[in-house]
Amino acid sequence: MSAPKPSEITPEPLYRRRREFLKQSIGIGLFAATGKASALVLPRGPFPRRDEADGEKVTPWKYATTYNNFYEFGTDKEDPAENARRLRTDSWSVTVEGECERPGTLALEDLVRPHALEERIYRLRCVEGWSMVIPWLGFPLAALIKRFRPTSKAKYVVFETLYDPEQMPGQRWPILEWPYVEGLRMDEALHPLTILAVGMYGKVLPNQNGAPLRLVVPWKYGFKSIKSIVRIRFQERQPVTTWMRAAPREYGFYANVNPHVDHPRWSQKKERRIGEFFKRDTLMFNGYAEEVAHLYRGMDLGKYF
Ligand SMILES: Nc1nc2c(c(=O)[nH]1)N[C@H]1C(S)=C(S)[C@@H](COP(=O)(O)O)O[C@H]1N2
Ligand SMILES: [Mo]
Repeated sequence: MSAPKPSEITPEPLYRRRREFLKQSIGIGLFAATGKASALVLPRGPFPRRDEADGEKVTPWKYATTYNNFYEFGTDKEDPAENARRLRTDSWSVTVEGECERPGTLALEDLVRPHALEERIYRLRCVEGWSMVIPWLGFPLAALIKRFRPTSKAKYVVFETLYDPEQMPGQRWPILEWPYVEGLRMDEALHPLTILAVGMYGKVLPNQNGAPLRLVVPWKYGFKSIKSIVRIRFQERQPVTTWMRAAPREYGFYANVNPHVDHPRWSQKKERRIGEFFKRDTLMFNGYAEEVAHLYRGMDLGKYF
């Protein structure tokens, strides 16, 4: 529904020789790889490509970058924009491990470089009852997963955020169990709507939005879209995620957006789009039912919430 048609995806080379990159440095460099042979640059702008998708306006950048949930940097909505400044996202690496044939620790550049970046305008619906429309720059998680050759035992994919209380002051307090952990069933992880994002609004991801690498799963509540990922693990057993551990009656593993299953403490029937005054109806699977409902056929979504 929101996924761009292949014809809309930039065919442009994403990697240029460093010299070329420097010549064209008006473009935004994601990796100005010092001393390296190549640098990743984002697809050519202008961005966002469109300012609406499914007839819905993209949320202004200002809201998307100043009204955030990122508990590692504080629990107030304004905290991440202020405190995430101190996060150092250069020389970032990601460990891929568990049930796969090619585990390893890769520099972020090496993890991302093989993938063509696309713009995807997705609704993001927080379990708290607000939502935004964000133009992400990323690539399908499925493409990354395939590179590591998961074994037949790989039933789930688990993600972890950086743990570094020096840089992430929220981790000095036991608000949640750190590091933040999320997970997907393998078929959810391989679904074409599921992406890893490295940018938004045509720019490198702001720290408060999960730089340098975050998950985006648009049909699930926002908390599944884990930020600042340092570890990806394939495993046979369903993981216990951070929010399940914090409040198992309130947050389930699946966390599919579902207006028919209320949170124990509030209704999920409506949401407020940030920047708008009136509430709107929340849609089943956040409006992506056509694409994803088949993943849950036969499951009791009241039980598997
Ligand atoms: N590591 C980590 N990832 C996280 C969170 C968090 O606190 N820590 N908050 C989640 C929640 S509740 C939401 S709604 C989205 C918000 O993403 P945004 O700030 O980019 O809109 O990030 C999710 N990812
Ligand atoms: Mo959220």
